[in-house]
Amino acid sequence: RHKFWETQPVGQFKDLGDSSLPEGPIEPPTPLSEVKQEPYNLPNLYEWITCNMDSDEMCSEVYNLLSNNYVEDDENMFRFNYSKEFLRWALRPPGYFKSWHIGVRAKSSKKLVAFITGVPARVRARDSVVNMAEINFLCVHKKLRSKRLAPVMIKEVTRRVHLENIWQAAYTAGVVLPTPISTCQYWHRSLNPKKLIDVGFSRLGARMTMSRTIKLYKLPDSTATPGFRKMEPHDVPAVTRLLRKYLSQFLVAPDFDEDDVEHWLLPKVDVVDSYLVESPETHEITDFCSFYTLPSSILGNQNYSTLKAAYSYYNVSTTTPLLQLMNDALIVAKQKDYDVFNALDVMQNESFLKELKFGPGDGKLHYYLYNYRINHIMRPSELGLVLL
Ligand code: YNC
Ligand code: MG
Repeated sequence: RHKFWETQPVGQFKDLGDSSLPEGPIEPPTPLSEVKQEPYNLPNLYEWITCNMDSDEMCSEVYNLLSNNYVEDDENMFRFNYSKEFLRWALRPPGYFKSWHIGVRAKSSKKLVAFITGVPARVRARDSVVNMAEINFLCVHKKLRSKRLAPVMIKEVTRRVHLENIWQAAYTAGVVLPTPISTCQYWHRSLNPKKLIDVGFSRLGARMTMSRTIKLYKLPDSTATPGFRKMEPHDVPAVTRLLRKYLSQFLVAPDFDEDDVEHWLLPKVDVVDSYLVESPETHEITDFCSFYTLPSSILGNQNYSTLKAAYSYYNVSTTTPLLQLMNDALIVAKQKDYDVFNALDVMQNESFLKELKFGPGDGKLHYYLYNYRINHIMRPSELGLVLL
C-alpha cells in the first residue's frame, strides 16, 4: 500500500495500539562513516542544488515554484502563498544548515522543479529532548507529479540530516501516511466575512443575511487587556521563561531557548506577530500570544487575488483568561486587515474556539515523527508543537 513508507523507520499501521513496543528511537544511529557520501540518483535530466536562501534570486526561484505548485485545498480554490521574507525566516533559524535547503532543477533549462527543506530543532517527547529536523516545503512541480520523485527527495534530505548526526525528524501533512502521532483540525475565525463569502472560502449560514453575518463577526476597535502590547527585544528572556514553563505540560513540544524565541517569536513585519501582557502594577510578563502570516492565492476569482490569513502560533495565559487574550489577538489581526484567523485544536485552543466564533475547517492536519515511536495516538490537546 505504501511502497516507500513501508521501508522507512516510522510507526507502521500494523503496530498501532501495540504498547509493548518501546517508546523512543525505532533504529539506532549508524556510524557517520557509514552514511552514504554521494547524493541519491535523480532521473538523468535533473540535478541536485543546494539553495542559498541568502540570495534574492534563489529566494525568488523558490517563491515562484511554491506559489505555483505548493499545497492547495481539496477543491483547488486556494493555494498557500508563503512570502519570500517568510521563507527566509522559516529556513534560517539558529544553527540552520544550508545543505538542508534542497532543490532539483532541469539540467538544460536550469528551472527549479522540486524542493524540500529541513531546519534543526530540539523537540521534547515526554521526558526526552531530541535533536530533530523539522521537514517542510516538500514540493514537486505539477508537471512532474506521480513519478516517484518525492521518495527520492525524502531520502536525500534524510541523508543530509544524518550527515549532521541527527536521526529524528518531525513533519506535518494533509495526507495520511504511516503513522500519525496526532490528527488535528484547523478552525477559522472570519474577520472579513463579506470577502470570505465572495471568494467561496465560507458560505452564508442558513437563515443568515450578509448584514447579520457582518454583525456576528464584528470586533471591538481596540484590545481589552490592560498592559497588552507588542513584544520587544528586551522581552526575550521573560517570554522564554513563560513559554518554557507553559510548554512543559505537553507530551510533544519544542525545547525553546532564548535564541529560538528571538528568532521565532520577535515580531517581523508580515511574517510573525507577538503580543504580551505586562502587568501595569508589577511589570511582570504574565501572558503571551502570537500568530504568523500566510496568505493564500485565490485561484480564478475576478475580484480578489489573495486571502490574508493569520495562523495562531504559540499562546500562553497565566493571568489573563485565554479567551480574552485570543479575543485581543483577533482584534489586532482585524486592525491589521487580515481576512481570517486560523487555529489548530492543539494545546488549549479548544477552550476558546467555539466561544470566539471559529468554525471547523474541512481538511485535517496529521503530525508525524520520523524514527521515533510514541506509543499512543495523542489527542491534539497533548501536542505543544506548531509547524509552519
Ligand atoms: C507528503 N506530503 O505517500 P508511498 S507537507 C510525505 N509527505 O509514498 P510521488 C508523501 N510523503 O505511499 P507526487 C507526501 N505526499 O507509496 C506524498 N507522499 O509509500 C508519498 N504536492 O511519490 C506518498 N506538499 O513523487 C508515496 O508523488 C510517495 O509526485 C509518492 O509528490 C508528492 O512538506 C508531493 O502537498 C507532495 O508537491 C511532493 O504531490 C506533490 O505527488 C506536491 O509519486 C503539493 O510520496 C504540495 C504538497 C507537501 C507538504 C511537507 C512535509 C513533508 C514531509 C516528508 C517526509 C519527511 C520524513 C523525514 C525526513 C528526515 C528524516 C531524518 C532524520
Ligand atoms: Mg513525482
